[in-house]
Amino acid sequence: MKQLALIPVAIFAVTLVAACGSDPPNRSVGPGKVDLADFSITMPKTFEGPLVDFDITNSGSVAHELDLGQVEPGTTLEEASTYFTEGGTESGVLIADPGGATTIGPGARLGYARTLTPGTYVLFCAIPAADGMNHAQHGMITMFTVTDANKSDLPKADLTITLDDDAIAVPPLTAGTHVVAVTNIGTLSHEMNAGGVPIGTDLSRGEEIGTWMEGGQVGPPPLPIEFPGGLKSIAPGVTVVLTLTFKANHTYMFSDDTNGLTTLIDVHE
Ligand SMILES: [Cu+2]
Repeated sequence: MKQLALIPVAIFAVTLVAACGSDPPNRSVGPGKVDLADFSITMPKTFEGPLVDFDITNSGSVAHELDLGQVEPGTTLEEASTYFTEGGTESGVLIADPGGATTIGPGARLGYARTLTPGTYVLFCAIPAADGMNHAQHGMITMFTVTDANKSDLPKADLTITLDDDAIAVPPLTAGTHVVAVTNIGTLSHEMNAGGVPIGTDLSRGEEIGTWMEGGQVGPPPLPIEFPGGLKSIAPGVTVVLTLTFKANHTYMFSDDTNGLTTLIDVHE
């Protein structure tokens, strides 16, 4: 287990085989389509919140993520770009970091439903590009607003994953698409990165994936890896309902790298 903890799941590489595009189960509100391409984000500009329900597809050729930030009302995209991609702090536009979605492999589809405080938000991808810049600097940044018009509840989940201060508790998983409620039951903020490799893969080679990822995902990945998507750090008490697709005959790793927590689950059929 010691070796496994070294695997940088947060920056794992692209999947070799795209996840199937099966429809996520019906939701209580119409999903907001979020398309991730190389390098742009296409999505609605307004959501009737406070429940937002993203149906995220990575139609690009490399892995992407969605960093989420609540910003001061009236912030322009230019100001947000400066703040989030160039480390600018002058404008001080950030109000809160509620926690977006981690690495989503090419071809993967992720459902992401939660409540957000009504306001103005920025979504961007901070994954490194081959030229040393990140994807947001190439155009993967956009803004949307959340209103207070809809009183929908969170979608019903079939499975629950709990993030605690000393463990990530994952129930037995089967292949296919599942609606998973991920709840932080701890006293600290927690994240949940997720990556799957064919059962039997030498997990000690995970660092090669990290290096390849840091280099901008140039050429084929050193190991077959698939990224269903996961959760950036969420505060205690927060629940996000993810629609995740798992492949048969894969070992999935769920990790909270900030707190050094890892759980491995084999998905057979
Ligand atoms: Cu990206």
